[in-house]
Amino acid sequence: MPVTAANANNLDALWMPFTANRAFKRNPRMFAAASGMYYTTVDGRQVLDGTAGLWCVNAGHCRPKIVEAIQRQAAAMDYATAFQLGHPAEFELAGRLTALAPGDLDHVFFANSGSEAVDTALKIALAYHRIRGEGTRTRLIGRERGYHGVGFGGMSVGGIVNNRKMFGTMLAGVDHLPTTHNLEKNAFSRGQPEWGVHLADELERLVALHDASTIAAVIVEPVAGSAGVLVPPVGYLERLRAICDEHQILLIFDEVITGFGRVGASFAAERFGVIPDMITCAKGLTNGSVPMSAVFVRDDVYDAFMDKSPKGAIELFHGYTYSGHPLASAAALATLDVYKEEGLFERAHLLSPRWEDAIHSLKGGANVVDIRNLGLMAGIELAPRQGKPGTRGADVFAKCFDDGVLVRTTGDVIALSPPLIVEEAQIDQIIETLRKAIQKTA
Ligand code: PXG
Ligand code: PLP
Repeated sequence: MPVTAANANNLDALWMPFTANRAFKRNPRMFAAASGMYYTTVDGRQVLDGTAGLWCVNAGHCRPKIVEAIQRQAAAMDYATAFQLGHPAEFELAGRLTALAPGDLDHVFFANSGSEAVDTALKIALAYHRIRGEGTRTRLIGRERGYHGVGFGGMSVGGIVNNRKMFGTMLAGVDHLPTTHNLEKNAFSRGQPEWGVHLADELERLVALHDASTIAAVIVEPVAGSAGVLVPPVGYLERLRAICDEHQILLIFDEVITGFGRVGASFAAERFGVIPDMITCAKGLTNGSVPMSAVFVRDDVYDAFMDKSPKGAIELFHGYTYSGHPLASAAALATLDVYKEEGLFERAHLLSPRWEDAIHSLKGGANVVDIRNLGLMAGIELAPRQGKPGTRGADVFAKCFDDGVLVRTTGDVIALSPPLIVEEAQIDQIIETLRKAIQKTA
């Protein structure tokens, strides 16, 4: 029997992730189906998806080509042992992905979630320096307001306090760059803000403080997603790259959100013309259909492991039971076909000026203190209610949901990331629904 609002009465058994469980269970909102740009709720209402699920369904929901690929693979081979054995689809996928990625990011390691990809990349960074004989490089540097998943590694380099404070001592030796978010200087920037390149120089300060010989890697989201769409200042990522090069620090771009067309290019690395040493990705890799993530690795990093490990030895003692899972590989291959056949990355790029104009038309709305955008992502920051942070955002979410549009809120920031197939009329529907909701929650 399908779960409906009426029969989903044992809500207590499930401990929901990143959810106010008690509030949800008093007023459950549930989806039963999805197709293209729309979800259908358990009571049969259509809801326009303004968030691509959770930043992942970039080609829209239940695309037949992807559905069929998963069905075919499930019937042909459910699982293949991941260690010391393989299956053709994961190799084909790695080849397709490395062809898509910019620069010499020519090698791919598979995991199952963004969190696992991040922890994998951090471990590769530590092992890389050690295998080169620089084992003192154990320090990892993240950034305030960064989100890198929920593993102990990702949480440690992450910079959102609520995700960290309850969990005690995390990885030792981690430090953080300052956020580039600044309402006074950058509010209502269109695309990349002009102010803030100097904030990359804070990395020089950390190098002076800790010494480069203790630093393994810097990890940043090229555009911060979870913290509410923070676009890098002009020149900032380039400066980070230059400082990392100077001190032989690896640069990791966490592209779990920005990968696969979200910023109007394959990856933000391509969009900004800055090639990191590793890219982590997930979400759009399989269009959200089957869990899968990946770490792209540059040639010289991969080669260090292959050249310096003893003959016949395992070069990296790391992996997941489900690395390169057949269903996920099949889903990812079909997803890449859809992206390519429909030119969705290019479509996102071409639509982005229209998106930018639409989103910035909300300027002047009640309590709107900032609007930020890049590609087909946007953040709208509302001033919090006195003493009740987050409640205004929550009310906007609820009003939009009741009016048939799914938006995402983190605190009082509304984040938007529609599937890249979004039509102009649907952009208008998202904006007008939001405009009303923002007015209503004034
Ligand atoms: N890095 C980045 C940059 C992410 O955005 C992760 C790592 C972790 O991925 P997994 O697959 O382990 O969740 C993410 C995930 C939000 C939100 O509200 C964003 C994410 C997850 C949940 C909520 O913006 N991003
Ligand atoms: N815990 C136990 C007891 C296991 O046997 C395994 C894998 O074999 C794991 C954790 C790790 O699981 P995964 O490889 O799916 O990350």
